[in-house]
Amino acid sequence: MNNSMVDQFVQGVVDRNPAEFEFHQAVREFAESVIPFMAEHPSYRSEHIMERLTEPDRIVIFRVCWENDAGEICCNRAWRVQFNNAIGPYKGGLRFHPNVTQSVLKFLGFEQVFKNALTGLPMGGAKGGSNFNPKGRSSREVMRFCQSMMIELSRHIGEDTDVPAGDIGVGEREISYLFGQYKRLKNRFNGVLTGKGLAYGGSPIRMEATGYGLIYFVQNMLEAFGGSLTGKRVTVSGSGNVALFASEKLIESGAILLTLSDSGGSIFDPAGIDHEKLEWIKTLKLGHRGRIGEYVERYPEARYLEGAKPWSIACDLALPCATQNEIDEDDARALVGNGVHLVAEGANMPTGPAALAIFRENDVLFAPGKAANAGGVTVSGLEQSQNAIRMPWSRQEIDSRLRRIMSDIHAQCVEYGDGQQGQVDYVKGANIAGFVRVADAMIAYGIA
Ligand code: NDP
Ligand code: 2IT
Repeated sequence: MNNSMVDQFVQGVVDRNPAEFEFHQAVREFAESVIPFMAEHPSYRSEHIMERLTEPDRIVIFRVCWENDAGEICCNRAWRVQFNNAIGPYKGGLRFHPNVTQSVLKFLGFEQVFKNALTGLPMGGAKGGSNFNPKGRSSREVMRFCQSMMIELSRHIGEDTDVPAGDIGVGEREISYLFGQYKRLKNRFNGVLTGKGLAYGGSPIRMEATGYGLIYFVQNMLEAFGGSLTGKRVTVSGSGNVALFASEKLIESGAILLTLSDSGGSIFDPAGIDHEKLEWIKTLKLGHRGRIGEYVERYPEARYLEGAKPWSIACDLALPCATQNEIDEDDARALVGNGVHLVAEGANMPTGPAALAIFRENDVLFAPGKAANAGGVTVSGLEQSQNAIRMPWSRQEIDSRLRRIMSDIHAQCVEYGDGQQGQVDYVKGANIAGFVRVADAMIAYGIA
């Protein structure tokens, strides 16, 4: 009964949004948790709330033209998907990557709505970005692209309207160019973007927040089952913002970090990547924008698995921190075959549906991104608070708020995520807890 209701609902979404495969995938995963819950709470059904929640408030699509270092004219497409502002101003990152499409940004905006709700902070959900590829571009080219993009984006954002931040390909450098241009265009210095530099309105720990928050969440999961990170072998994918700071916290917590990766391949260090090696990688990736494969030239005892993901390496815990659908069915089988017992998503939707089913069948503890990677947007919300009161908080203050909010998200997952044999179904828990908060607000506003 529930299955056919989910199929029917998702078919409607597919028909209305043809060829938006990532968006269909995110909606299906959400509907599989929420539609059975609605069957037990019929008031939501008569409100047609799922139809309303899966339709973005609006999408702005625009052209971004800019001049490269050779004096040639380049043209990209950019979007801002303002998905839902029932519980606060739109909030969510900007992604610069050649594979950005409307479907990708709609799935990310949809996920962001419920992730932001889980934080308990007043933030709606949005996502934006461009098919601009920053790789191989000079800083001046990136600056010109950001300045051109902001000319249009500035009409649609504001500290009480919509507050973008970073995501893949957008870090402090890009946010600074974007904020500098916004300030010039509007003559306003406010919290319109988060992820700013510390000297101009940024928050302590924003850069570290997603990675740290992920490890705090994993610690909560392990503690709930009487375990800890000490001595656990961990594979991490990616080597960007999320992966690097998750790695830092993992090492600090006594775990053994075995892998990192980028789109070229993975490194596997059987001796474990320690603090000193990680500092070298940070300089390589954040300072020189180098490739992860260079690690084996510096540390020849490690191996470089060219073109491969890290999921064939035996581990206790796997933390995908690169991009969507980076764990497929074969990867999940390899992980399970090697005895993985916990997977937590630092990236957004890195686990494909067939892989998720395999983790479920094998009782792998599994945390979805909308719960496990909510630390980034949490500290973004705290950056907005500091900007609004024009008062910076200390590193210690932010870190303790982040820890508290991650453990509160964990508690919500446990509350709504009753699984089979007393286990916690974190996917179900996160989806329903996020849904209840947003749906109740929408219903309170009447028909809209
Ligand atoms: P970065 O741009 O800092 O790093 C991305 C990393 O993932 C790089 O190592 C990159 O390798 C790799 N990667 C990106 N795309 C692909 C791909 N198609 N195939 C293989 N590897 C890829 O991004 P973030 O660390 O900020 O983001 C990583 C993930 O975390 C994303 O899913 C993002 O949505 C999510 N996230 C980010 C948050 C944040 O605050 N930044 C908050 C919550 C979630 P390469 O350099 O070779 O491209
Ligand atoms: O996916 C995400 O949560 C982010 N990229 C961070 C969003 C934000 O507004 O900080």
